Amino acid sequence: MDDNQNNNAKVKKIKAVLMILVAVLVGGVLLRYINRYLFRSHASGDTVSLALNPKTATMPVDADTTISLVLTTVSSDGKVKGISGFDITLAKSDSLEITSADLPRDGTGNTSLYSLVYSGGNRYVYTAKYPDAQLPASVILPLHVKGNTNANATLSFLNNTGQVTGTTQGYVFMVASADTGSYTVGTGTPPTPSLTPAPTPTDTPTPPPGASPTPNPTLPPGVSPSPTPTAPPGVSPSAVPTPTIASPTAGLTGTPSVTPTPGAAGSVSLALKVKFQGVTGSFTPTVTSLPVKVTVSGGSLSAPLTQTVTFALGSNGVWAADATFDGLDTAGQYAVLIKGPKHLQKRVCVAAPAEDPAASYHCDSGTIKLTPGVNDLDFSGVIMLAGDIPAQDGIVNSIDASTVYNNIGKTDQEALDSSDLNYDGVVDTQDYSLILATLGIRYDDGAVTGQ
Ligand SMILES: [Ca+2]
Ligand SMILES: [Ca+2]
Repeated sequence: MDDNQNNNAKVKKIKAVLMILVAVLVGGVLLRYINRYLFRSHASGDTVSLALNPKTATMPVDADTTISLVLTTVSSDGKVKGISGFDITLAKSDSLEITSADLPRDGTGNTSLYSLVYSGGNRYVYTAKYPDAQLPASVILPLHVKGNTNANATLSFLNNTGQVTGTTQGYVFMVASADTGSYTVGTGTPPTPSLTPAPTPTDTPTPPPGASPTPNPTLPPGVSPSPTPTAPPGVSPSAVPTPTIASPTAGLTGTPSVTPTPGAAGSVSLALKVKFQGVTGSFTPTVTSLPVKVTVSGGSLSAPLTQTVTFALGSNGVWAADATFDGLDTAGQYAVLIKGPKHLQKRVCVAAPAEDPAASYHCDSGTIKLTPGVNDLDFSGVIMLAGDIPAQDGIVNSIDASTVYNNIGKTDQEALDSSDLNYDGVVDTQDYSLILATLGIRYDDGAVTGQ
């Protein structure tokens, strides 16, 4: 009897230990998955180096000195990996003051590529203004600094990190290297940084601490001196366009909910299920219905059919709705496009899509067969990315990002309507993280071009 009890106790103990082990393992894998794919997405091995030019220099007290941040992507497959946005925060000595930043530019000096989303507290957030093909693999952000006292000073990337987004779906480059600049404030002439980034960042020897100031700063090897960069005429780095907060679109916009008529001739009902980014089922969203644009394209349609349908919240963050479309040729094959009220449009080509990693699903030709009556379309295996906030224009850009950023900390209805991307009742850094993750994708999937 005692032996049995002992054995039972041992078995229970072993079971408990096993359950804890499994829980730890599952939790670890989940965290790793989220970190790797949701915010870092495709693990293709492309990286970015965060460099300072010059990395060492001597500057007179109170002299305007330009030190450039040089962000250079390092491709794993030889293809150019353009930069669609970046979010950099600097750490610096008290003896060094950053007075302003010029517009970011590419290696040819083109300053029209990026617009400022936010600057303040030594943080700089810019997003691209142009289509991906034109985006450079290296971006230079000239900073004006001055040393305010005779002292050695350092400048570095906060915690050796920065967020640099790429042009492919949701890609955030892993930081491969981050410079720490070492500067001597005292006598000397300010350095004149080059506007051309070094293609391969190399370590510049750092003088030993306490080295005597050299009268002329040395530039990194291979970099020829060039005139000090000046901001384009009339352009002030602080001339940030004030984002306008779009007026909220309360509830459903005019379209009445559709009553499905299963089996009606020429009428098909779509029983749709979708998931929205950030709405995980782990908390109760502040809304339980959302107006969503549903588009059917393909078959023998000469133009896609679109209607706004009210989706209702179910369990585990899955939203469901029925949409009825008339006049569809049921012999055809279709794609269904979904656009949420704060989301990029997603085109889906099969009835029950899945994706791994998250946000990677993409398709070109619809193969969904629709029959008269109810058609189950479970799209909850792919995520609807948030980011195109009202008033929607089909692109996630600096306007969307700056609006969300400026609403951080707010809980008033106007702020929530535009910027609470995960519908948890507050605009916070989670919402901002969601929009940064979507910056790399930027455009509606399957704009209205038929298929
Ligand atoms: Ca937008
Ligand atoms: Ca939120």
